[in-house]
Amino acid sequence: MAISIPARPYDFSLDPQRVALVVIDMQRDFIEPGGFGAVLGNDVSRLLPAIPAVARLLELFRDRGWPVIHTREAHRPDLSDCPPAKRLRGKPGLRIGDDGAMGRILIAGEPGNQIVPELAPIPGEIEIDKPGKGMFWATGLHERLQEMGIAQLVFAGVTTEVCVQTSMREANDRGYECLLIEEATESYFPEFKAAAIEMIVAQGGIVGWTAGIASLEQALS
Ligand code: C5J
Repeated sequence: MAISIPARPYDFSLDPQRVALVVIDMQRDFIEPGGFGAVLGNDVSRLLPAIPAVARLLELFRDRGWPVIHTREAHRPDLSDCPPAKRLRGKPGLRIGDDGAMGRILIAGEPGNQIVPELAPIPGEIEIDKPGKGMFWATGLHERLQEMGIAQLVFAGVTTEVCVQTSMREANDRGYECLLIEEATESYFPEFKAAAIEMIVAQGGIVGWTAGIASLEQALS
């Protein structure tokens, strides 16, 4: 039976049989000093408040045995999946693939590419390495979700207006109903987080829904 979650722009009707949690890129590269986020000049401490909120979401989904997907923005060690247009963008201190404080920047398997320990995946959860900002590009994830019968995605992770919003838009176009949990996402730019949330819920939920984590917890209790 569907569970009604108070949300914007209107209540989200959650189907326990068809929902999955997607945690976007909660990896050391973005959250800890010395990673990709920091070499781009960002204050990475701004992302820290998302960690306890994502932990609460993981607990909600794990307690119910509902599917959980973790993504990492990650490139192959030979960079064959990193277009020069991405690698050469901007003037960062270090580029994707260079040696950094946590190993090679944004490369699969390197220490910096691991999900922060507080949110580490557990056996049975899906882990996706994605070369793009969106979670469907070159990952095969849509086919896996279709096989699982998933029709709704609850979103968390970083950063709100880059990989989270891109993934949410990709999911919306593929027919998933998407709910973003506001405390479980952060940006290096608070004003961009706020703007992304407004863009998602505008025009009757043109990209999806957003809700506070307490609303979800209370509705599921
Ligand atoms: C960025 C991401 N910001 N995970 N990646 O480059 O949002």
